[in-house]
Amino acid sequence: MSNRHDDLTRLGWNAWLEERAECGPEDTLARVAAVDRGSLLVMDPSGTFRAKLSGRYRHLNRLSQELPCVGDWVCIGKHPAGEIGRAHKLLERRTALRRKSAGESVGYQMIAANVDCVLIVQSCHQDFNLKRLERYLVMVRDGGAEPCILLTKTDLVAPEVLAAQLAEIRAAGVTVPVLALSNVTREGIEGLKRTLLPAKTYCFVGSSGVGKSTVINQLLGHERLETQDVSETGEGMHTTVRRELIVLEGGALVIDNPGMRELGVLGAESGIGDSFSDIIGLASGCRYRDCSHTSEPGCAVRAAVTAGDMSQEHHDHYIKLRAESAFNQLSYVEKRRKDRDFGKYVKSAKSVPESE
Ligand SMILES: Nc1nc2c(ncn2[C@@H]2O[C@H](COP(=O)(O)OP(=O)(O)O)[C@@H](O)[C@H]2O)c(=O)[nH]1
Ligand SMILES: [Mg+2]
Ligand SMILES: [Zn+2]
Repeated sequence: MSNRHDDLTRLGWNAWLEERAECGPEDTLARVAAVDRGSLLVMDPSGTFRAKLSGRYRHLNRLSQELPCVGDWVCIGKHPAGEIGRAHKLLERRTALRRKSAGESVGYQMIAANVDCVLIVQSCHQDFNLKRLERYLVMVRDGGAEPCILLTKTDLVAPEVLAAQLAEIRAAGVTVPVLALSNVTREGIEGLKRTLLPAKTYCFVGSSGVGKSTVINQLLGHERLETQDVSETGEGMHTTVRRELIVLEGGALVIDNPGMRELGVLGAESGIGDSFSDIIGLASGCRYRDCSHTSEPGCAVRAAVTAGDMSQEHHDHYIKLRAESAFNQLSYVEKRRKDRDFGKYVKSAKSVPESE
């Protein structure tokens, strides 16, 4: 690598990027640390500063995946002191963590770029779900990064529960590294620290409330990221955190992420669990395994509403969202059939009074 780029290696610059880098001699190479609407927070060896996308770049690149996201490398034109930098080029991404855009479009949405390893975080208390884990694994591999599984909140479960989850992961043929830790007892934190290598980029993904921000704060040694308040169940409520690339003392680069809903795949046991972990938790006490929490006898969720332990509003919201996501998951053909059947129903209902 040329001297110009030596200092950049601390920020994740590498030979792969070097080979493809095409910035002007006057340009500054910088890494995107955060994106706030049109404004970028970028880092280069001199520090962190603000930049804007050039109008020309915006004009020529209209797809969401063409816009810089956290982890991207950009070329920034020289700017007079005190003025905001202009990012006018996005460098090719070595890896991409992304999800498909909603709807029929062929596009996708970027979550993070140039990530070496994605830590898929699940809490071994109430959040553990092998199917969801597998979906994340597919997403990570699809983008070319290495996956690693991180189970949190080990303080809230018996050792046998954790052992069973590990066994379930291995029984499914998943061979990626699995780490387990507690942010409360700090057991496992040192082990995680040791796996995070300097100048490598790690992205934390997983449902909201599993402890991603808390882990990163632990690694930093101070409360930099906003975490959720603890509720009586120990699961915490919803907080959104913007994605941000942070340099740890040991030199590793980490990216926090808001909840799973951001990742799409809004399905029965995926996105909905984000804000409704209380309901998911109570559901194990329902009489029927597939209880819909609407009319079944022995429903622990409705019992909680009746007892005043859960608001009716929260329950209604869950039922409504679940119905929507069930509908969204139907294939196009199924949807059309449903619409047609509904149309027939409306017709026949109308035709009744006419024939009388
Ligand atoms: N008991 C326990 N609670 C934890 C642990 N890690 C995080 N929490 C709590 O879980 C809640 C959500 O944590 P947060 O880091 O905001 O989750 P995030 O949404 O994944 O970033 C907070 O109330 C944390 O204090 C843990 O290891 N054990
Ligand atoms: Mg968080
Ligand atoms: Zn129920």
